[in-house]
Amino acid sequence: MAEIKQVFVPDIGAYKDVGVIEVMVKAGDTIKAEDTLLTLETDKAAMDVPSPYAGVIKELNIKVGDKISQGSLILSIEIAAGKPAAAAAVAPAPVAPVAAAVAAKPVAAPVVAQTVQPVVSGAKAHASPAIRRFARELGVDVSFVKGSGEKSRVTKDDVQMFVKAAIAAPRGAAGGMQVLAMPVVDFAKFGSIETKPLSRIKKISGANLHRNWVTIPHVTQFDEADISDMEAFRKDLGAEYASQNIKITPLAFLLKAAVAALQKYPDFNASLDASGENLVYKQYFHIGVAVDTPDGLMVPVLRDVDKKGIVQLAKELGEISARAREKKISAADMQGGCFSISSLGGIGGTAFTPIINAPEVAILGVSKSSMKPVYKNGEFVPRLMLPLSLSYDHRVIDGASAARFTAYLAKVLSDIRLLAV
Ligand code: CAO
Repeated sequence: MAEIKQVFVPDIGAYKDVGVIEVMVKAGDTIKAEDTLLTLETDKAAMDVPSPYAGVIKELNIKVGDKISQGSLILSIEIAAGKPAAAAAVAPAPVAPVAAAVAAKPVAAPVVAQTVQPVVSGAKAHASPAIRRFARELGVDVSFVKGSGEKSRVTKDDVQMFVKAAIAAPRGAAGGMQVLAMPVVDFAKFGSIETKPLSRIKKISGANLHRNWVTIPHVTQFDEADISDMEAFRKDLGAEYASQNIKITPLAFLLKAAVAALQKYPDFNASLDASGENLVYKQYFHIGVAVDTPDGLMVPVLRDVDKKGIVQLAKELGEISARAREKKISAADMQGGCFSISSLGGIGGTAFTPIINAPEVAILGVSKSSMKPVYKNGEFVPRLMLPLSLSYDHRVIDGASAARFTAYLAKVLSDIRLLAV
């Protein structure tokens, strides 16, 4: 038959009226012999009081803040039948001296923990052996956990919250690197200010850009294409179609050249699957085009670029960018892309490092073409050079492949007869 036992405060030396700073159990808990029941704190040290019995706690007679001495009743426990007491073997276990722990000051706020609480870094945490053991079992360094208990003592809840926060933290934020929290600056202190909300598009694209930037290992490969001949042809074509209101810009040629390079190097027309262990090769060629709108960046997708001619693509480009600027683009218009092109050529610049539009694995940045002296056949000749900046996902694409892809793209743009081959 079950037997009820009472558990009293054991011999704690000469101490009397010692404060209870933590209670680890509650009525109804099933505990093992030597599980920590509570932590006491004297002016010199903290100590854990373990249970002499295994069983189910029936009644708890103390709470945090109580002052207790040897012989004070802690709890009543229904001990498991056939499991005799081991009371004589159990004594309080000393914890780190209080003074050292109280002196600990939070010094930094790494990303992993900041969602829950600031972090004590490089400082000695104030935690009982039981909590230290509990943290150790979960693989948590208790010195990184901010204590919410009395005198910043780390409690079981603090450790659990820390683990929950680490699990919930976005992939890429966790790990050995500790990132400082952004400082909160009162800009008004330095001059007059005005605060305006970000547009809905900026909020959505910003979150995606942030995720892609922190989770994809980006490398950008730069190259130049001699587009002197292409430009002559483009001008002729442009003059021909101007009456039909079709504006033929270098971007239409870039779309076709990109498809030629994607066909030659299929890894660039692929995506990692959800497991991250397989590459999904697409047999279609849909290309996203970054469009600058007054409310922010949108990337509508042109479908089946391989099956369309330059004029058709130029027409669609004009239509889709007009629709984007009039906010008439739907979510579906921006899905299904295999590769993206971001052209700042109409604005200026010599190169930039575009952010990959996941789950795509590469994006081509295009800057403004300019006349440059190019050394050819023993002399410098003026050529129209187009700067290309290809950012790629280095998990999927090697540097050599990226250099080959970009060189091939430049070759096709230099001799657009290759598009017909
Ligand atoms: N070098 C030199 N001139 C260029 C050029 C280049 N690489 N690309 C375009 N141009 C010229 C065009 O020929 C056109 O000249 P004309 O007015 O004399 O005919 C002028 O620049 C303007 O072109 P455009 O911008 O109207 O047309 P586009 O096809 O080049 O681009 C679009 C269309 C929608 C992509 C563009 O308007 C746009 O929004 N670009 C910004 C994209 C962006 O913000 N990217 C950054 C995203 S962050 O990665």
